[in-house]
Amino acid sequence: MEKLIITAAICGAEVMKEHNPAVPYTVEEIVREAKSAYDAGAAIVHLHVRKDDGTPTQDKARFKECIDAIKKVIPDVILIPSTGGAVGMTADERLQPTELFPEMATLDCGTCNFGDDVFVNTMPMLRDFGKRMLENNIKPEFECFEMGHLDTALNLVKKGQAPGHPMQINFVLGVPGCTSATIPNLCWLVSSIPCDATWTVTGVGRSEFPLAAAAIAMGGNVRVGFEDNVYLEKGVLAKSNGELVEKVVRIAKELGREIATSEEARIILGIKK
Ligand code: KMH
Ligand code: ZN
Repeated sequence: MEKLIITAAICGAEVMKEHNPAVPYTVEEIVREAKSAYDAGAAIVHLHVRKDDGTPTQDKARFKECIDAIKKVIPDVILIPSTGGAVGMTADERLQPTELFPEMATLDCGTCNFGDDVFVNTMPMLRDFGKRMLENNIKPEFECFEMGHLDTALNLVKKGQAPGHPMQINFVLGVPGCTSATIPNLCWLVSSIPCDATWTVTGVGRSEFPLAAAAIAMGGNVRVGFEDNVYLEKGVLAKSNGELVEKVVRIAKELGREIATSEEARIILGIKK
């Protein structure tokens, strides 16, 4: 099996300090959380940014400030800025971080429920996002929240409307209103991906670690972090994203899976030969 790539989704757009006081808002806090995750074994940081008061933003200047500050401290980390942003943002607003030419960015693969809201990703939007990533040489991480999102991602690549092989697909399971976080659902999704594709699972809420364990055993990769879950275990808030990553590293060790560095992850993901 390949080494395990751990992604840390350190803040997301929805979770707030009221949920866990360690959720980062300021540039300094975002750097602190990125470093804690990297030091614990994360090869990738999935990045959202906030204003100092915690409001989610896709502002290009704020992304640049955060990316530069993170890279100063952990220069080789792979950063995957979000183009999902927060529910209700426009496509142009969401696309701003792609103007910074990151090596990867998320590409959300369809409209879906998001709790009581609707996360809008129409087909024309997907084609625009795919085109931007083709133009700016950005490897997409295809975010699939629903079964049909995978077919959409496969079709985009087949039609040359988004950068393709090898595809990196992130199955985000357990968002309220979307596909539930079960191992049979994960197995079905994984059985439908191209043979040269890599995949990651993101289990939302209490399913974060059970799905992580399944993915480790299946040869997939794992995302954890405050964006998806703020608890280390039932009733115990994680003190940092690093604590969540450390728990994945412990499970992987027990199952005999080694952890990939960022440079090793670049090779596994096909970013670098
Ligand atoms: N905040 C969610 C509505 C992404 O980063 O691309 C969308 C999201 C996906 O987090
Ligand atoms: Zn995200």
